[in-house]
Amino acid sequence: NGSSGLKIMPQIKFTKLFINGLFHDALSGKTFETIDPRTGDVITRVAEGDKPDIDLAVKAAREAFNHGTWPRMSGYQRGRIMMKFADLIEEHIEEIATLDSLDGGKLFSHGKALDIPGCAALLRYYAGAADKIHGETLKMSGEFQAYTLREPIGVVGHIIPWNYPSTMFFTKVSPALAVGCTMVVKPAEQTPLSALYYCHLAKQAGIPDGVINVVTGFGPTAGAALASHMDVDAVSFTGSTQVGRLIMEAAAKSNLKSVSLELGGKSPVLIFNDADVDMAVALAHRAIFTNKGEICVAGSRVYVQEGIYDEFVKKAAQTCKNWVVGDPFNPQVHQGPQVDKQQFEKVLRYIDIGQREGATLLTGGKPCGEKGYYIEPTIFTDVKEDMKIAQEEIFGPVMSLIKFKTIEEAIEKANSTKYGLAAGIVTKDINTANRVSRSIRSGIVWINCYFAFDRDCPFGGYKMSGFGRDMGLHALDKYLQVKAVVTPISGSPW
Ligand code: TXE
Repeated sequence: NGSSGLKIMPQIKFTKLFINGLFHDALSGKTFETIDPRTGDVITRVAEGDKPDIDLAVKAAREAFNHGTWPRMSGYQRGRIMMKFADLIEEHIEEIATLDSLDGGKLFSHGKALDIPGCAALLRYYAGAADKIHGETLKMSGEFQAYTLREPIGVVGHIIPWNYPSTMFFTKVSPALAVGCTMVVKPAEQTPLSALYYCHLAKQAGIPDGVINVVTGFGPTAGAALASHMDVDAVSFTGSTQVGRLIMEAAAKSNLKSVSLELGGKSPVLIFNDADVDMAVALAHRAIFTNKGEICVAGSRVYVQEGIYDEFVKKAAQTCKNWVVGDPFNPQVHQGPQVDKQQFEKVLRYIDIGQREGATLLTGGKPCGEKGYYIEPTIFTDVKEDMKIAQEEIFGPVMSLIKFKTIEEAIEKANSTKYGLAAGIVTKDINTANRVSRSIRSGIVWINCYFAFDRDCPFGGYKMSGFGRDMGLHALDKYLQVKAVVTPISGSPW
């Protein structure tokens, strides 16, 4: 597993709910353990919010929305405060990256170089948008004209997962802040620590009390209370398709709040005969094994055209041999532990199912290390479309390799799951790339690259991967209402 690069356990400063600008115990006084997936040991206990705490947080957010300064100040002013928030994040990158690695088993080097600086960049991107939110002027038929106002939707509930605790937090919070919404965030119970840290920085940056509230706790209690709250105007969720369905149901049964869902995936990577095999192997490897496969857009189904299939299989197995699994604080390590025992067991269960379904285990397949939730990078060959491992989201370091003959077959197979989040294409032929990218039903298609994300690039699902777009200027729409204001051009007709 490699030795740890973490010499001293950091002091965990923030473990309580953040409501109306103050850290509070849960009303019930309850707490829950957050676990270090490297060892299974308890890191600390965190306040366990439930419905009464969500009620308090929503009340604070409502007050800040209806009477507070945040929605009423100019976009420019909001942007300046958000810029300050971003600066504060940059001053604490190592501390925050440490929290996410401890809590979620994520590579510290990635957190430090990519995730946490990326959060500051997300805030700055949306800070820049805050004073550029415009409506339209319309010439109506008859003697009327209208203009549209794009107004903040109100109180927003963000329910977020554990695989990118910081990136998810700012993907949701930044555009909502920019437009002038107030909000309640329910972080995942596996990774509550960085969200609470951000509350402290938000306050320091000058974000008024009640604008960002964070209630840590479990999904069926705190999360469900937020989704079904009568005074929440919109809920933005990232997580499993199964819970996405519950969120929509809760919205429908309560106040018909607006819903956006970014859900699971089973993303295909299509590799054509003309590809550079070494490059394709490296791309496909990173597409599934980055962040231990705990990425909604992970390239979990790899389709390789028959002309290069055998060479690809050999090289893909070899690449796994050089991939180091171990302590995420160790800079030599490529892959840390799965986030918790439940996910660890889920992945191992799928590896077992794959073998029983008749797929061939090419490499990996076992846990590694004496303790903690580590799993070897695993590749299956001889995978058939109807196998569970080709249809269901495993959310772990497991690649399914499938051979194809024609471009038509590749398209058909790529589209043959209920998901539609992402896809990759590896080819030198522009016609193949164009045709396939237009035929695939997914929210993003990467040609000769993978995971090329940017805050300016919209991101979201087709089919049962959800709806609504995060990132880019599209994300602002989730948090805005459009109001039409109509006047007669001259005098009242009545
Ligand atoms: O997700 P959940 P889990 C997929 C992935 C993973 C599986 C299960 O396949 O193996 O989901 O992971 C909150 N009402 N993804 O169980 O439960 C929960 O507290 C309201 C893909 O951790 O969907 C957490 O904050 N909220 C995904 C958030 O929902 C509820 C990332 C996500 O947890 C709730 C994570 C309820 N009834 C998992 N139940 C992606 N798209 O990236 C739970 N929650």
